[in-house]
Amino acid sequence: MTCPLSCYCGLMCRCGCIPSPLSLPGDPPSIERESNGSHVVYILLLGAAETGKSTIMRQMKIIESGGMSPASLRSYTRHVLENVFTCVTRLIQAVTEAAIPWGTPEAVHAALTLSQVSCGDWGLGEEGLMRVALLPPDHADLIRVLWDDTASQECWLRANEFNLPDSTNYYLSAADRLSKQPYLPTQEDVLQLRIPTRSATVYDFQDRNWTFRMTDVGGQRGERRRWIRLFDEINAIIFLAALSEYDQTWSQEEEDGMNRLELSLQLFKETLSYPGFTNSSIILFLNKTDVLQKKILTSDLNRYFPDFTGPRGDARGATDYIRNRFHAHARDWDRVRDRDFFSHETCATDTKKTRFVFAAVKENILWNNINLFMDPFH
Ligand SMILES: Nc1nc2c(ncn2[C@@H]2O[C@H](COP(=O)(O)OP(=O)(O)OP(=O)(O)O)[C@@H](O)[C@H]2O)c(=O)[nH]1
Ligand SMILES: [Mg+2]
Repeated sequence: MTCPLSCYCGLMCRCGCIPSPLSLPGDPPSIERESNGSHVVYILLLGAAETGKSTIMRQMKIIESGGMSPASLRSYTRHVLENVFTCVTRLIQAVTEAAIPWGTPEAVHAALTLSQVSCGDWGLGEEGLMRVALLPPDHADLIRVLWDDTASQECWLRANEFNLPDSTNYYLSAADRLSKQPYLPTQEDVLQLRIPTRSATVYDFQDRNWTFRMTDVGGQRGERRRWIRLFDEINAIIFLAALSEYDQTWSQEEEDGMNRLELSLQLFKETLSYPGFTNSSIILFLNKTDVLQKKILTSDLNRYFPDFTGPRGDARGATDYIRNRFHAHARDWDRVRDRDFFSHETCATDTKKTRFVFAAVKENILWNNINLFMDPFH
């Protein structure tokens, strides 16, 4: 059913819900003050699933707090091991599905043994609740044999066909370290985590006289219907798209089998069309530059986007093409024509680069909203 009010939710989730009456679409965002007198700047992270929104949120916490505490790192142990378990399971499934023969008898043995391991054996899932979560060293040895095998490497080169997690290489290469006790996750281990967001989370940080209030939401189809409730009073949208998703497809159940980059382009267009964002800054993060850089050497963009006529294997040419596709939507849209629209190429797992980009983004947002923030009568 389409929305009876033709509001944004009709475009986004076709659920027929009614936008919050707190402000009407088109009203300029107002400015709130915290009890300490600082202005609140509302930032919303949007984008399809797995584009890196929560990773950016984690980076902001690391950057703003000067790093994660040991207690906070420790709280991620279970998640890291769950991610390792998922990577191993999905890899074995993919090799089996693709009928790629294992290169050595040792790899056959490793695959067979690991496929019989349950998450409870690592102290994970409900069956492992009463145990300490850890990766047994003999399983780490098997993971090393498995990952070094030619079948795994062939599968990894075709990761887009099997939707293997981006962090597969990272976690499986690190199995030995992760199995050494006592294991304390590093910040990098935490930044590589894939934990789908199921509800909105908010993080506040201070800069001079401003409180930046950043909200992270889930990008999966079921989560997007909640976006509309968060759209009031937003000063800036940071929209994330993954540069590396051009050769990946969502499953039929998840997103009707759509190409992932096409879905991101469609969501971006719909985001720009929401009347309530007329006065918000829109900032595009073209994320996963590192993944693109490796992938483009073996996966031709032209195969998925035939109008790309640039050279093969060229990360710069591919990035420019993808950026132009997003910019075309921004240009088309009258309302953003007189707004400053920025895009940045990002690698959300890289703290140094994210710190640098975010310093620029904060200034962009403040300049873009200067009339609101500097109103002498407010
Ligand atoms: N290599 C690499 N991995 C990234 C980058 N950005 C995010 N990732 C990884 O991509 C995966 C998905 O990132 P998330 O931050 O969970 O994605 P999300 O947009 O929050 O996904 P939802 O919560 O489902 O909407 C995680 O494993 C991240 O570590 C990047 O720039 N480079
Ligand atoms: Mg998330």
